[in-house]
Amino acid sequence: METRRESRRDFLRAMGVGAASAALPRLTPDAGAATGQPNILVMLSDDMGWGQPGFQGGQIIPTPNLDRLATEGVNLTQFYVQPVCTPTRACLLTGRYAFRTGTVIRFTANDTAGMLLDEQTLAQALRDAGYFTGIVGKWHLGEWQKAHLPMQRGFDRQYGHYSALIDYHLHTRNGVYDWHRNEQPVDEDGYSTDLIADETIRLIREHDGARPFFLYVPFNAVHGPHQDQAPRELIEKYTQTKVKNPAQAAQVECMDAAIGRILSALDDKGIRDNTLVMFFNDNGGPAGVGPNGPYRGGKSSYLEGGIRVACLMRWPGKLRAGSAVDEPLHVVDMYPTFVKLAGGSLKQQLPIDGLDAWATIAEGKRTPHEEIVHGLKVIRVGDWKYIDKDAAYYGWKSEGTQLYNIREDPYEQSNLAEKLPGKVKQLQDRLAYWATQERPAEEKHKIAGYPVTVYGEEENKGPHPAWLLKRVEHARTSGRDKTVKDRARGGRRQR
Ligand SMILES: [Ca+2]
Repeated sequence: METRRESRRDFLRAMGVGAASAALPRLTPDAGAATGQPNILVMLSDDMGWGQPGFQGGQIIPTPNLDRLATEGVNLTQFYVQPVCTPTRACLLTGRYAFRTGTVIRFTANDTAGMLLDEQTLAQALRDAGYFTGIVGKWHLGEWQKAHLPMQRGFDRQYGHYSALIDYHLHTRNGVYDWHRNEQPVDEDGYSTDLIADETIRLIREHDGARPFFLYVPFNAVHGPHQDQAPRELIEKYTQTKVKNPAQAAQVECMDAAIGRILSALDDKGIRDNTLVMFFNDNGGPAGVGPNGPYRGGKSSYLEGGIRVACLMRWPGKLRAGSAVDEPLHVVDMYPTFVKLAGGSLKQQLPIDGLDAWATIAEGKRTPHEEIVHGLKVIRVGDWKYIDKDAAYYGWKSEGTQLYNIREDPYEQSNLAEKLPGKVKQLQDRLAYWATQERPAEEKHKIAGYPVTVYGEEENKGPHPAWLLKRVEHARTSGRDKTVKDRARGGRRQR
């Protein structure tokens, strides 16, 4: 199989169509199947609680589609991400830790900065390997300058929003329009979760099979705003239950239904067996929203509840149905794992932190990691996790020096820092090394004239069509945009 992948790559190189994949020749109708390159579909939820979906033990919200994915695939029970949205997405797309890519401090609603421009993305690497690449959903790696937007970062197609925290119905944030197709504002009504599913299904249906695809589908669900941000009857249903946030629960149910429709589209197209499907959540549920129990902590915390998330992977015939892998893996691992499966090249200018995790995922082998750097104040080496007394992030603060054996004590109940000073020193020394690897983020500047009409500097130049001006006016004056309170706080309530 390696040889066939190699020969395809060589063929593409010989054709001179590495990056310029638009010029790819039409091969067989199912070129991916012929070369062994799987289609790759990555779906991401935003701020879901660890224990909310049924496959994680959730009892209240029906999630039959995610549960089915779990019975057909692998549940990665020690899958680590970052405590908030932006750095998790950067880790996925670069294979590099966030402190290297300028993404530890998330981009706000009113921000000209983005992920460092010399980073290569997974989309670029897969496109170089011959893939069609598309993003459908939330970007959050720079919402203003053209160079930061998805189609300059390896995606052939774009649909969805650049920033975060949009109103699900109006597709605005702070009254700024944020709904685009191929980096042009697009006039569409509908519930964002459904629209994201519709576009993904469209891309699957229309895919000509000449190349395998990489579709990255980061839902804005189940992030806030929550109030009124789901069908009314569903919200009412959950007010009859003991969930803390009925609208958020309704959003989880809607997202599950959307995922079900996307999975059916793969079946209808007859490409289920040649498509690797991944679903994961980007950070732990925020306080008062999604339960992360039995783990401690939630969104913005480096305790397990903030960084260990629900994660499933399915590839029929290649991954064992209904299995679980309880080995520590990190979202940065997806870059080398996927690029290798695609027969692509991992040669690049900047070092990749992720490791090829396929043997762990597919065969249950031990993790390839000796250490996982959760952040520059938090590290795991083997089973030992150290949290520095100065660790702090978006309102969360470490309660002194903490040391846990995560294998034996995953709920972080027994702090062994005082008992094991030698272990503490060993992990501190590793962090001292990693601190030398940090790269400064881009300088943050506010967007001139904010709130603007539409995100994207080029798009905002106008002239704007009447529909766009009408939508913005409606969002700002009708009281229906549930994010406009965000504006009163200067756009700082960014999650
Ligand atoms: Ca998030």
